Amino acid sequence: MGHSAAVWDSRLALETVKDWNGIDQIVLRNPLGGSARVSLHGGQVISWRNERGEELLFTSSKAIFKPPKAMRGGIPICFPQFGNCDSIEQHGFARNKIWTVDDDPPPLPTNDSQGKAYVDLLLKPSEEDLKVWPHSFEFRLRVSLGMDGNLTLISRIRNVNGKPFSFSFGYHSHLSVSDISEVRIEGLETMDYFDNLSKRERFTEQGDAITFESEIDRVYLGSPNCVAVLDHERKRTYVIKKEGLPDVVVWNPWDKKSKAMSDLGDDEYKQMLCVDGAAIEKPITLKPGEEWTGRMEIAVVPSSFCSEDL
Ligand code: TA6
Repeated sequence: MGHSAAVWDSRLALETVKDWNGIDQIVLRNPLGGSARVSLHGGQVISWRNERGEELLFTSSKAIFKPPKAMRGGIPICFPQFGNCDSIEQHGFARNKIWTVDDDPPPLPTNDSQGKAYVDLLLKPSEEDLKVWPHSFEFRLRVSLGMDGNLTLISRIRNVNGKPFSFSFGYHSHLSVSDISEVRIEGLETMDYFDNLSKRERFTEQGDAITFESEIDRVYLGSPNCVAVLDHERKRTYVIKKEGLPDVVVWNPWDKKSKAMSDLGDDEYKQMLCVDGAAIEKPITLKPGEEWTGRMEIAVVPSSFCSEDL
C-alpha cells in the first residue's frame, strides 16, 4: 500500500526515549521505515537511517556520550562560534547544552514540514552562558524527516531585544562513507577556500571534484546551495541543499590526527567525512528583534560515479 503524506499522521511519528545518561532523545519515523534520532544533549542529530535501517551518519565507536562533550559524529550544532576563539570553547557551547522541546514554536514562514515527522527544540542562554557570551538569544531548531527519507534541519536564531550581536554557525555533519579514498565532492569546483592546515590562507579550488588522499580541513566560501558527496563503493550520493549558509566546511582528519583524537578510532577516518553547511567567513549580525534562518536538507540518492546523473 502506498503511503501518501495525507494518510501518514506525522504527529504520531515521534517517540521519546532516554539515553544512558537519562537524557531524552526524540525518534522521528516515516512509514517507509526511515528514522532520525535527535538528542536533547546539544540538539544533536545522532542517527539518520534509510528505509533499510542503514545508518547514513557516522558515529565514532569511541564517542564520549557524556555532557558537556559533544558526541563524535552525527550533526553537532556549532553556535555561536564555528572554530576557535578565546572566550568560548571550540565550535561554541550550543552542542554541549541541554535543549528543551518547544511545544509551541512560532510558525515557520513556509509549509516546510508538511507531511514530515518533525520536532522543535529550543535553546536559551543560561546565566553561565551569558557570562561567557552576554547576548540574549533564542535558538529554535526544527529537525524533520520526510516521507522521502530526507533529513532537514532549520535553525532560527533571534536577538531577543538585547544589543546587536554577531555569530558564526555550522551544521557539523559527519557523513558515513564506505571508504574516504573512494569519495568525491562535486559542487565546490572553482570556489575559494580557507585552508585550516595552512593558517587559513586563501586558495582557489582547481580540481573538477574534491577527492581525498590526506587530511583536509577547509572552509569553502560563498559556495553554491547544492553540494554532492559521491560514495563510489556504495553507489550512493548525499545531496546537500542549504539556504542562509554561504560556506561549506570539508574535514577529514586522516590517520595522524585520528590517532591523536581520543574519541575517534585510529582507522575510523576512512568511514567519515564532514561536509558542513556553515556561515563562517561573514559572521551573521542581528539587531534587536531580528532573526536569522539557516536551512540544510540532506537527501541520499542512488548514483553512478559520474556527475551528469546528479
Ligand atoms: O574544520 C572543522 C574543524 O574545525 C576541524 O579543524 C576539527 O577541529 C573538526 O572541526 C573537529 O572539531 P571538534 O570540536 O568536533 O572535535
